[in-house]
Amino acid sequence: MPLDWTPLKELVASCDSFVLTSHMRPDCDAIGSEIGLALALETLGKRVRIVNGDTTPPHIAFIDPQTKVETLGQGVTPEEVHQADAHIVLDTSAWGQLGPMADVLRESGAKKLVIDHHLSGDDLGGAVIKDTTAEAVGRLVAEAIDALGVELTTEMAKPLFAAIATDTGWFRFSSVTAATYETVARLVEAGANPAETFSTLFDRNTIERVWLQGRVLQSIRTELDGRVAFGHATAEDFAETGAAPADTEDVVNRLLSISGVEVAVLLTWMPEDGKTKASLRSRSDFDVREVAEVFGGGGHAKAAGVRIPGPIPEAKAALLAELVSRMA
Ligand SMILES: [Mn+2]
Repeated sequence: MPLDWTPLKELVASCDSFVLTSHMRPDCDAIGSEIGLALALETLGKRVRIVNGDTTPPHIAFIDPQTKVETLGQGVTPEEVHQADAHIVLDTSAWGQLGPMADVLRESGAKKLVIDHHLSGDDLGGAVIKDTTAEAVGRLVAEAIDALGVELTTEMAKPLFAAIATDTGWFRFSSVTAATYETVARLVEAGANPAETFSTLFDRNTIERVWLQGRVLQSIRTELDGRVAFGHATAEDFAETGAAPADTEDVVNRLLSISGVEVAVLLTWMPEDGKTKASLRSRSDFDVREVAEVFGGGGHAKAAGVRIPGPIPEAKAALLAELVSRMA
């Protein structure tokens, strides 16, 4: 069912200045949706600022070539945010996700509108346009641009394409529908470049990172008849490749790509606190958060983490015993 964009149209009819914001640790859906909507509002003659509580991560800054996104406290004051007639929150409806922008919005008398696709959230005190079946807020913004009667430009299409492509894991999640491809076809027609976007986002590894990943992949061993995969990164792996701890990001998902593996565990030695960091992932109904919680960690059912005192072999033994008792 098409969304009712009346709350947005009414806001646009009654307000001249807008502040758009989104969640902490902003991703392409957050930033891309902000830029797409900001450009559309500017086309209608509105004054628009995008103000987040957090800075844009460097690797996605390319979707903001005009540097439209500002950070609260870095050249933007709460008073300036309060001066806007309306605040639009994108890609979250939770106070806890807004960081320092939460208090600024709470103290403001400006009209509020939330455009989101997340199931959970708070009452932020304004109108809400939410579709929890939407694969990305970027698609909702594309619809909003149509509803406002604004022509889609290349400058809007590029960040919105990045938003939809990344929130769908490059069009492979179950949230993807025919409507996703219809929207994306329009974005590409308007000038979005999928090949260039993919390359800019993902072909950016350092050689040290790829070397480290190779060593982690070599370390993989399976347990429980191939249902659990363990991999690790040791002090020697970091020393000999020159990679940094952050370079283990995403490798755990490679463990999960092995046929038959339901649970993947990546163990990383953290010399500064004498602990082993465990990243757990599940692709079945098995809840890895419950395992992490046994050792004082936390997370989600399908992705959790914990730091266990002691070296990698001890941490592996403790986690394996817990997994065996729960999965066997
Ligand atoms: Mn999103």
